[in-house]
Amino acid sequence: MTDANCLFCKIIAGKIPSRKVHEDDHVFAFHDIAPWAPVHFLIIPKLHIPSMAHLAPEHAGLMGHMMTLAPKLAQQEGCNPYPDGGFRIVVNNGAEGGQEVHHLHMHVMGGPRPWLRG
Ligand code: DGP
Repeated sequence: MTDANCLFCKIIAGKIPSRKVHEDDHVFAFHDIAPWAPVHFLIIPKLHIPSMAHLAPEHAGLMGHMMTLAPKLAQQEGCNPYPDGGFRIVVNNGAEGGQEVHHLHMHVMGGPRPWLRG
């Protein structure tokens, strides 16, 4: 299911251009337009799920797929290997969680410091 008004659904559909990192039947990954780190991309489900607050038990496999994909794509995109390198995952949820785009997305960030805060 997609939402015609959703920015990330439009990116998945190719209606808005993006720098693609990965695509398969269930997820799409692309570089963030305003990176906070030397490597910063987003992994999103193709299914329009607004946030983690909307997850149901049937989404567990999809979320597991995104989590297991993250370290592979982090290394593919130039993050140095764990443990001296590594990466950070952030998922913002809702206004007070800092979410601006209401299509669930996992930020994957890495690369040489000093970008890391908090
Ligand atoms: P969040 O605050 O967690 O909802 O993060 C949304 C991210 O989406 C933010 O880091 C910038 C990114 N973003 C917003 N619009 C676009 C876009 O049109 N293209 C790409 N590649 N990223 C976008």
